[in-house]
Formats: sequence, structure tokens, C-alpha cells
Amino acid sequence: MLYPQQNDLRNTLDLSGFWDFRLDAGEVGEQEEWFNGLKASRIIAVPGSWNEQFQDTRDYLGVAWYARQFYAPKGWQGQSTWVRIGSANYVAKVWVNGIQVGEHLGGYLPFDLEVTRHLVWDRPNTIVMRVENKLQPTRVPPGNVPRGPFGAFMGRYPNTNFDFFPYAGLQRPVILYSVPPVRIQDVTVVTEIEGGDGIVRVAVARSGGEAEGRLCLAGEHAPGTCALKFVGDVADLAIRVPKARFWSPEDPYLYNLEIVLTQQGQAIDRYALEIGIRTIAVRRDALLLNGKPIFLKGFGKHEDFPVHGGGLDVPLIVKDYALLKWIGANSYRTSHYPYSDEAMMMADREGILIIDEIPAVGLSFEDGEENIRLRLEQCKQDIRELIARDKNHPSVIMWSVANEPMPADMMKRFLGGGAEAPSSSAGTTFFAKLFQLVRALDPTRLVTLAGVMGGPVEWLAMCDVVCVNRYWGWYTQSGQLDAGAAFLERELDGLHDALKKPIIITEFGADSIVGLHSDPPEMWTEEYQVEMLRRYLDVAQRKPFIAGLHVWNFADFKTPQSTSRSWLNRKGVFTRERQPKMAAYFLRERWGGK
Ligand code: BDP
Repeated sequence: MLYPQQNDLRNTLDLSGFWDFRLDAGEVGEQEEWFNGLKASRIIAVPGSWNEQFQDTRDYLGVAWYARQFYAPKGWQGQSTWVRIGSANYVAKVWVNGIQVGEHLGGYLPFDLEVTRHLVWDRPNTIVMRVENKLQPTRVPPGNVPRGPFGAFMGRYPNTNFDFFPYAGLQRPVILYSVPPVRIQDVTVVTEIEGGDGIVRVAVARSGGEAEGRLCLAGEHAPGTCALKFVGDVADLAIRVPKARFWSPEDPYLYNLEIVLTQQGQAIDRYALEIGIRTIAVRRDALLLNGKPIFLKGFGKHEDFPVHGGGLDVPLIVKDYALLKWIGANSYRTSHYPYSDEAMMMADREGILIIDEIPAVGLSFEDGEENIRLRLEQCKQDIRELIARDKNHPSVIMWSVANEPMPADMMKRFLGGGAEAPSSSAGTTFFAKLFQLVRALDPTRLVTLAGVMGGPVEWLAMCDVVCVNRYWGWYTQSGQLDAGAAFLERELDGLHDALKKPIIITEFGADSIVGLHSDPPEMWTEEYQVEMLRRYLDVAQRKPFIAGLHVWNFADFKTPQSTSRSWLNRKGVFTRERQPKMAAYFLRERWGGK
């Protein structure tokens, strides 16, 4: 799952731009062979969600078709050609020149399909995709959950089991790319620190046939070129970098790693990666980056913006990283799904630490074994795909396998503050499997889940770092900030006594409507938001076991309609358009932003 790259031996052709688009509410497309091309279509932009590009598609969550034509460059003949779909939310089927080339389940993660045999070279090729985004209980994230804690309680439209708009469609670029027949199939980089030296372990997998190879590591004190020795199709190498420059938020130094495959001394494939030498670990109450304690300051975010919806928006990524620096943040969580490759590359370059989350938000365990099993399978697939995609990013320090999973008696527990015995065994088995899978695939990073208020402690006990989302002073103790803060303090002490691990508050915050003010602070005013954040920051400052604070949310974002949301979730410290609220200035002062 290497990100497509353009160089002298590999090619890419970005198919972003205008595509033909047609809704298929009656689901007749396959029968009528729309995969040969669309009639009566309209123009849509890719990447971008379909929901905000037209008025009649805002709440449409069914089947829709995308099509466009492209020439395959003649110079690519003899190579193996693939199409990479960055994200199709939620199910996609793909045809090239009328032939089905593959399908994929799950939004927010890329998939690659080989199309070499199906291409024509002397006239345009047609690529057609059928994308469907129905909200279903067996999907991840789930929707239309019968008796779901969200839907039933709050009455939301669309009926998601999560609190963000279910944007649909081709939300990230579609890239056609070609690679040599004998090629670098995968690269895995793991780094360690020994004294002042860095150890860079590289595993290169090749495919398609025999080849020799070399690797060049460039950067401060890097040794330069080393030969690759393949055993079977894998070459493992450990490179010592004396007095290495370690990657960190203060100094996000990247080394350049280039891998070259050769046959009779001739380069036949080449792949380059930016890598950071760093370690991440937990020791007693502390989170350690490069062996030293680090405190996470940052946010839960969303990929959300007017008109683009959840679609890739490169200027917005640049803007958001500039604002993260401005406010003094050093980290964020990709709540509640994997973000674009582009966002992850920026994190490496800008020195922002990432808690990388799969789309497992709104999981519940009340709808029978078969539904639970189907969601488990999807979560496992998401974990495999996410780790395959993001394993080489130094910025990624932790994997999150879920956000606020709900035990069976959630509403009772939530309103009562969690006094009852947990009915959490189905979830315990479920998460044990996910934690085990993540640790087997990547033993070098930490694993967590973000726990809901009143959620079972045994789920938190599985985490390397305990992550909790807390709204005492907002959803409970409403209007009573001091009571909320006192409750928070007691709860954190209790959790720490029980678990003896570092704790990150991965969500806390209050909605505020820009320009709404009151003294003394009342809910929904800018003052109330500031005062709630202040109390949480103050409590955390007194607790040495708190390893980080992620404010909910970086910016206001669109949600389904409900009585509890005024069009947007307004817990952003920036507006949806990225203008600072009072809370942003407050955090900047506390976090020493530039
Ligand atoms: C938590 C969720 C998050 C919501 C947030 C809120 O993790 O997705 O948006 O609360 O209520 O329950 O604002």
C-alpha cells in the first residue's frame, strides 16, 4: 500500500476534476449497464462529498454513479497500471471499459485495483464507479441502529449513531498510476534509539521477479548507501545513524530514504520516503517521546468544510496546521476516522503528533451477535488498511480502535454518572480482539480507545494510555462549571488509582455561538466555553498523570439535524470558516502559541 509516486520509473495521473454523476435511487444502474458510461448525468467535482454540491443531494445516502474518461499514456505500456481510490464512502464497485475490476467496503481508507489488462491505448478509457452510503447498523460507523443510544434519544436526521454529518461519495483523489513489472511492493520503517544513535530498521518487499537493490539514507550523520540482500522477496536492514537528529514537535527533522531495485546494475524501480527517527513509549504515568516525557496539547478534529463537505481540501489542511502552530498545539486525534494521506504527510513535516483512529465511532452491543460480528470484521479490516497506509509516519504515535463505544445500559449509566455494574462483556471480547490485532501488526506504537462518560473501566484497562472524553459541566452539571470540575477531579483520581497509567482527556469542551456573551458565563456563550476549558486545564495541571489534553473541537463542524445541535456542533475554538473564538485566544495564551 505505497502511496503512488512520480519519478523516472513510476508514473501517476491524478483523475481529480469534473466527473459525470448520476443518482440511482431505484438501484437500476447495474441492470441498465451504467458501468459502460452514464447518460443523463450532471457534473460533479472529485474529490468532494456529493451532499453539498447540489441542493437535492444534501441528505441523499443511497446509490450514486461516477464516470469519466481518460487516456492511458502510451509510455506506460509494459508497466503494471493501477487505480487508487483514496476514499469512497461507503461501498464502491469499479469498472474500467465496462469490466468490473474490484469493489471495496468501508469509507476513509484507500484501495488499489490493478487495471493493466483492461486498458486501451489508442482511444479514451472509461472508468465508472458505483458508490453507496446507506446508514446501516452493521457498518462502521453504524447508522439507523434500532434503539440506538443516539438516534432514539436525540432524534437525528440523518439517523447516524455518531455526531457528524455522514458525507458521502469520492472524497479523496482517484489516481491512476503505473509501476514497473518487477517492483518495490512495500517498505516498512521502524526506528529505535540507542544512546544518541538512531537505529533505522527497513524491510523492503519486492514483487514480480528477481532483482538486487540498494537503499540510501540521507540526512544528518546518515551513512548513505547500503546494499539490500533479499531472502525470498524481503530484504531486512538495520542502519545505525550515529548522533542522529531525532524527530519531535520542536524539531520535526526528516531523513530521506530512497530504495532502488536494480537488474545488472540498471535501476528498474525507485521509491522515496521521508522518515523520522523517534520512539514512543509509556513508563508508569508518563508518555515518552524519544525517552522524554511529552504532554499532548491539541484537539479532536474533523474533515469538514462548507461545499467540500468531507472532501480533500488541500488549502484547508495548510490553514489548519498553521492554526495548530498559532495556538501552540502539538497534536491531534483523527476523530473519528482516518484522515487523508496529505494530512498525515503535513503532520510529519510540521511535527504534529497524531492519534490515528479507525472509523469505529458509535459502536454498541445491543443488537445481537451477528451484527456485532460484522462490525468486528469491518473494524479488523480498517485496522489492517490503516496500519498498512500509515505505518511509516513518524507523526503517528498511537492507534485508536474506537471512539465512545457504548455498553448495553449506556443511557442509564450516562445519566447516573456510571454507578452501576457494567454490562460490558460483549464489548470486552470485541476490544480484546482489536487490541491484539493492532499489537501484532505494530508493536512499536501505543494503542487506545476514547472512552465515553460512564463507560466500562475494563475497556480502558486494555489501553496503553487511558483516553477519556468528558463533558462534566456541559451534558451533566449543566451551567455549573465548578461542580463539573470537582466531579472531573474526583473521577480522574479514581481512574488513576484503579489503572495506574497516563491519562489523556481526548475530548472536553462546550458549544459556543460566536458573538454570544454573558457575565456571569452561561451555556452557549463564548465566556462559558472559555471558563469550561480553563477549569479542565487547571484540574489537569494538578495531576501529574495527565499526559495530554485534546479540546473538542478544533473547529465547528456539520452534524445531522437534531434538537441538541444548532446546525453545527459548535464546540470548535475556531468557527467552521476558521476564525478564532475567544476560546482560541485563551488556549493560545495557555499553550504559548506562536
Ligand atoms: C462525544 C463524541 C463526539 C461528539 C461530542 C459532542 O465523541 O463525536 O461530537 O461528544 O457531543 O460524545 O460534542
